[in-house]
Amino acid sequence: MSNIQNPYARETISLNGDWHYIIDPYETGFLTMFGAENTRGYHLNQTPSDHWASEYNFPDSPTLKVPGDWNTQVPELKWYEGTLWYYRPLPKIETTHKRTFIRFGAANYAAVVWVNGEEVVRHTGGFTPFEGEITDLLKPDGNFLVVKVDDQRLKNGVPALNTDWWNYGGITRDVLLVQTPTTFVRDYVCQLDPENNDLISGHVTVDGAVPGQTATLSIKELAIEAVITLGVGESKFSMQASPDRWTPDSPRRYTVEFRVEADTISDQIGFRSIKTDGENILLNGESIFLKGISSHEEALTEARRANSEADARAIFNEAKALGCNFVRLAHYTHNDFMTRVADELGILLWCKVPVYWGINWESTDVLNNARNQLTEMIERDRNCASVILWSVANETPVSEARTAFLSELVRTAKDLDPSRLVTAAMFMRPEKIEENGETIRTYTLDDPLAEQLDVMGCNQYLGWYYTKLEDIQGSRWYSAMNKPLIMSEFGAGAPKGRRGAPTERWTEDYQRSVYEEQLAMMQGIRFVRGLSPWIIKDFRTPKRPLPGIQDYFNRKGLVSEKGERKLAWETLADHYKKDLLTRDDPS
Ligand code: GCB
Repeated sequence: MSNIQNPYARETISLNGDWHYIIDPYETGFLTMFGAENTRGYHLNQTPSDHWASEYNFPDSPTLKVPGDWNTQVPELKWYEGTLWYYRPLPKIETTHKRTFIRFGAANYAAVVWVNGEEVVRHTGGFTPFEGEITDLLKPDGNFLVVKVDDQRLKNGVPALNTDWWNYGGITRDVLLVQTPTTFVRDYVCQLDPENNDLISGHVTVDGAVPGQTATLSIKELAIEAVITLGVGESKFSMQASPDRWTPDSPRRYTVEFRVEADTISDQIGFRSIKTDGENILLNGESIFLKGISSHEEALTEARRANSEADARAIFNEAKALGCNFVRLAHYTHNDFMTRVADELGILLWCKVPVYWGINWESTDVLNNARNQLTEMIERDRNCASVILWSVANETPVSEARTAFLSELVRTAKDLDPSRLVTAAMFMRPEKIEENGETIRTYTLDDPLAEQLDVMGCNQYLGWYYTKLEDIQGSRWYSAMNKPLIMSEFGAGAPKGRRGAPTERWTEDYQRSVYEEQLAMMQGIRFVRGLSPWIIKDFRTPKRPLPGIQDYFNRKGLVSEKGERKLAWETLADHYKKDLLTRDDPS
């Protein structure tokens, strides 16, 4: 069963605020001394005065802010990876004629939730929402919530052990109590029909409906008022309509309302089409160049997880200032505000799951986990006009097992959402050839995964990891796929304020040189239809220890971790002032 669609538009009680916590690296509160799950664990919220053998006490323990990563709130948690318990009393909740659900925007990585000592939900995956119904567990007063979050990295996790980002732990997104009538609209999809753009179509799922009952869909500004007869599960609808198209320049949205019995849910939905035609990406039938930037889910001016609407606006406003119409949300699903604010501001998005580098491609459990994270992401955001690309992977090594695994994810994405494009960031195959006594560097896009994608992504660090600055020009790029390519990463590292010659590594000047050479080279690649350089801001990562330069930050940001712009920022902004659909002498 899918999560409740558009929960913020419902009657909600925010549980954000100060929650008590206990650090528990040995899982003393969860396991017995012999390793079984303990029925008398911390979820019961006892104190030494309730039970003679209790050695913990939530109400006397310190507090953390929810939402928030734990690493940046308390010095002793900066490097912590493991189990941490959260506790808070629940406010008084009016329950007459209402159902109550608890909804977590995300908790990294594995979470178990109890209300009044009863388990409500277990969830795996650090970046997608989950919820559970607590209607029958609530008492008139004195309710409490206990959550165990474990952010240990796992060989069989998604992502697995190795990532170039900070493993921010904890309840990193909003926690809401969502209240609904007994019968309510659980989920809906309402989009321009990908097969026939003269139709708006989709489906609705009503929780508690009797087959044959009806729901109503209305879009007043389009004079639509339709009665949908409900069946079991998803009930389809389709109707003639010609809405103004949503575009980055004019992100028009319509108020779409579903009603059933006492329940009404209202959304703001933009209508647009997205397709490919050979090497072109067509937005509403017109060829578009994606002027983009990549972003982690870190606040623009602070080194912590982003989690609010204000954080989303800050990131997108900086992207807009650069001249972007596109942002690649790396390397996992970002919070709800990102897609909602992008809808409002007219930013096109690449959204992805954390299938990154070395995943256990052989395991069915790992595939199921990845598929579940993909499903939760798509179900959350498939009404967002901003989202045009679902990405199933980043930089994964070519093998039969990996391609079979990723093909399953492509299929899942297409099944759940036939209206959007599927992509992945891949590697290219480098070669050197001799021509008239000269060495030419060639790069070929021939990863077999590309055959299943609508749009190819390629991450390449010419001028940084694998070739020198002077080797960028003259590179030749080949693809026989007849598909558009987004150069999904390129860049160079430089701490803000470190200056030097244009050829001196780790300076802002060198970073600018790499941008100049790369941007010029890419103008000569026929099938490039988008760029999302790495990355909007410097971000925390344990993989970058170089003292005085990195200090555990990846320094490829166009702005520092405090939001100060570097020289390459202007270079990209100038480039984005050009019409990039006009290619230079394309090969
Ligand atoms: C990549 C990865 C990204 C890294 C980046 C880098 O290819 O996709 O996660 O942070 O390179 O800076 O090396």
